[in-house]
Amino acid sequence: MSRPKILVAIPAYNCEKQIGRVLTGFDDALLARVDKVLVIDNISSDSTVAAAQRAARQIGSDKIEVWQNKGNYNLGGTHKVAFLTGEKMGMDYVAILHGDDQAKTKELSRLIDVAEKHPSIGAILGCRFMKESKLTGYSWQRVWGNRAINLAYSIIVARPSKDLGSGLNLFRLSDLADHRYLGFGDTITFNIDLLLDYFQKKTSLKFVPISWREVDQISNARNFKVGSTAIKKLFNWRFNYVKFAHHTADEYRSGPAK
Ligand SMILES: Nc1nc2c(ncn2[C@@H]2O[C@H](COP(=O)(O)OP(=O)(O)O)[C@@H](O)[C@H]2O)c(=O)[nH]1
Ligand SMILES: [Mg+2]
Repeated sequence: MSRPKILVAIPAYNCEKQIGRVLTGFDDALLARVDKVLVIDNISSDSTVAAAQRAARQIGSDKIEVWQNKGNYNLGGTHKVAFLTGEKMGMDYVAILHGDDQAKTKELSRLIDVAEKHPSIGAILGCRFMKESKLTGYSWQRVWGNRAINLAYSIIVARPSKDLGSGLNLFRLSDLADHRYLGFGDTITFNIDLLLDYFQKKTSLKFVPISWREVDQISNARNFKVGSTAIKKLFNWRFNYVKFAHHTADEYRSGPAK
């Protein structure tokens, strides 16, 4: 059986210090398992693009490219760019790996292992909160807050829900061919909309424990706000009150960075 075609998209915003570390995690073994690695910069105000280009040159693989969005589409909008681009490139899967080095690049292999072994799974989701996960620099309040919300999700959707959105995931594109994701929010809660939509569509999902750290990263997520939005979205989902915005694919444009 031939291996699936995989685009790795790395959303990057003001992470000049971390993006080089993320890219050097792509050793020959991992590069051999994927078809393209795109850093997708969101008009960073620091030197993220230059740092990514420098690291890409050092690695010297023509699979690695540095792109920039035409506008700041935020984290959710950059997922839309990644899915649309993967589709155009004829990929089977899009992996999303956050550009701020909170995950371990090499652990993408764990997700690919699952995809290769179980091609019927629609999304393989890196999970920060399983027993085997390795979490560094998260307060116990944040860990238990997440666990409580995951439990509420699992009960209400009646399926295991172990992470509302880590920064390392592998999505099968055939499940996203309906483009419903274009209607999700462009902010950091895009992953919650996506997860709830997978539950709606009864897509099979697999959570895989990963390492996650917060060391020199700047988090732009306001945890309490994200938590309350997560609960609100869960109840809207339960009572069929999910509303999607109207967006078209051509609102999300990107291309090689200068
Ligand atoms: N905040 C923010 N992050 C973005 C944007 N575009 C891409 N990202 C990336 O999205 C990822 C998650 O954002 P971050 O602020 O680290 O959130 P957190 O990891 O959940 O605390 C990082 O890798 C960012 O580089 C953007 O416009 N705003
Ligand atoms: Mg982060």
